[in-house]
Amino acid sequence: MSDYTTLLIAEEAGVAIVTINRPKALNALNSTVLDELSAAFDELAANDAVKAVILTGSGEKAFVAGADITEMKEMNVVEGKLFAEKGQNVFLKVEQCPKPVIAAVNGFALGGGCELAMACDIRIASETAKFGQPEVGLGIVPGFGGTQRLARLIGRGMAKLLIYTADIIDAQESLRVGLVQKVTAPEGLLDEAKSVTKRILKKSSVAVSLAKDAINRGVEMDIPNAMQYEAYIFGTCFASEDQQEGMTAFVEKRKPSFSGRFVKK
Ligand code: DAK
Repeated sequence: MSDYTTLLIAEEAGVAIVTINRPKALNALNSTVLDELSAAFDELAANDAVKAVILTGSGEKAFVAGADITEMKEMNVVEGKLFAEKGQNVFLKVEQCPKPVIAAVNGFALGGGCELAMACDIRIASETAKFGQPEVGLGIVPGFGGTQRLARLIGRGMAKLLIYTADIIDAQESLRVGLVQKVTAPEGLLDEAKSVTKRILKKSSVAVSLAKDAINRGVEMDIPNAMQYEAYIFGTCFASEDQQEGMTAFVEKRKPSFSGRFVKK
């Protein structure tokens, strides 16, 4: 992996741990962080040794405290639009990464930070994590997908409550409303994220990647079209070695050994 100035990337047993590293600014997303996240996710998607990604923030206080307000404050209309497009493209890259991406939320996940966590597949939060979309208090609306992803994740009513009031909610409330899937003690956060990825990596990476695609695309469709898409994805599994190995192992009463190869030899 390349060297980055605002990201730390470590690889452990097929899992890339990407840490956004601007702790003095509570890991706020400036243009450099967005550019580097974009480049890093291109590299991670193309790197066959990487099977899953954990995304977290540096320090104990913040995952990401939002888009960088200092940088944004001076933007004109054109710069604001370019910044929005940059952020939206990065978040789409995270969402569409063919590998599972787990957010390990270690503190504030506000504005763009909450939106970045929502672009990940699964959110695991430390007990100290706090979530919110404070944009209306800055005279803007969430612009990195917050109005869309939050409503899809937790429902329109709860999304409107959070966005209109700019309320900041703690980890337990985030768990209750379905914004996060697990809450852990702060010192156990990375281990819990690793434990989830480890369980995923035991399964067929081909099937997991196809399931991600089916869920992400299917939720945007009506049920008849979504079912058709699922059938297409289901059929695609039968091109893979993993399908052959998974079913053969079941019949032979042994544990499967998945190659992750898409096309049968
Ligand atoms: N940007 C830049 N710097 C930030 C920051 C941010 N979002 N959040 C914190 N910092 C900096 C602080 O300025 C401070 O820097 P120094 O003064 O030490 O130089 C340092 O981090 C520590 O923060 P505090 O001193 O404020 O720490 P506290 O514990 O007192 O408070 C806090 C923590 C998280 C409650 C507070 O820092 C805070 O309220 N931060 C801002 C949170 C926020 O409003 N976030 C949402 C930002 S809006 C767009 C698309 C998307 C977006 C925008 C546009 N387009 C369509 C164009 C997204 C918008 C957002 O994310």
